[in-house]
Amino acid sequence: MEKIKLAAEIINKSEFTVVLTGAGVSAESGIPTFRGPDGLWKKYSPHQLATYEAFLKNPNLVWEWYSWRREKIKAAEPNPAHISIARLERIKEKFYLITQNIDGLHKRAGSQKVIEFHGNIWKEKCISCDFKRESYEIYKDELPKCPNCGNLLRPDVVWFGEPIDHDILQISFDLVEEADCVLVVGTSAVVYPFAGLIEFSIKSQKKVIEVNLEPTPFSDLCYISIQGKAGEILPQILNYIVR
Ligand code: BJW
Ligand code: ZN
Repeated sequence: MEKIKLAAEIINKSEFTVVLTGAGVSAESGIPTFRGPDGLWKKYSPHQLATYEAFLKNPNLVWEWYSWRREKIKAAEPNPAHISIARLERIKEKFYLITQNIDGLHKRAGSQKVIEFHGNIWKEKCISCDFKRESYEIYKDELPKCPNCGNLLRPDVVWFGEPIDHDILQISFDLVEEADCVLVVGTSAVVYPFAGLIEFSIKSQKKVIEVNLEPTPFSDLCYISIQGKAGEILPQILNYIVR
């Protein structure tokens, strides 16, 4: 309780709040995380599926995984964690959200100042040319092909070994540099360069508040680390936020 009040006090005093989120924020919407006990899909780890090599080797398997996730995401609703973050944006004059999640649930909850660091599951791009499109299809047998060149389309997301879009990376580091308070929610904080945003925030003495079910590599270094469910902790923090 004391930690929750203290976190709210810091956010109240903050002139520029940046929120960083990961899969844990969507867990209470029924979207499985990557590394938790339910985090595996058909016994594959994200490293076996979320790479371009895996896609080239077995595009059917990788598209099956994304189609399965599209179905889950379509059926899901934003939870109190997403809603609290959207409310915070409306209260704080200077605010930004940077999410690793590709599910779009933050936007569906009403967040507008959002950077989707690892892309979006409803976007696809050609593996050969510049073609991109939005799509809500669930692919079962036939995989999507590029209308320009006939090559395979892939999810427009960032896989292991792939660079983050240059502008997104630059803007994200600029935002945390400008922030005085960084709220980190529901990420295992092991995937770089996103985890570098947390590392940078700690090294540059920002007030870093972490909310996670479990400790992360940064928990001991944060200004406040709160252990619990994001969908329960964030609404409690919001109760103390001054409009
Ligand atoms: C709750 C909760 C509840 C649960 N409430 N909490 C430096 C050091 C070492 C390695 C590297 C390094 N720099 C780069 C690397 C390599 C690699 C990397 O980081 N590897 C590490 C894993 C070792 N990084 C990359 O390859 C990146 N690219 C890159 O570096 O490019 C360089 C380059 C430059 C120039 C040319 C070419 C290359 C890209 C990383 C892309 C990651 N992609 C994925 C898939 C995205 C698409 C998709 O979703 O399908 O991103 S992998 C997966 O991990 C996904 C996630 O966004 C990401 C992070 O996971 P997240 O969100 O933290 O989820 P979990 O499951 O790990 O954790 C959930 C947390 O929630 C847990 O802590 C729970 O406790 C908690 N929780 N319920 C609160 N209710
Ligand atoms: Zn093409």
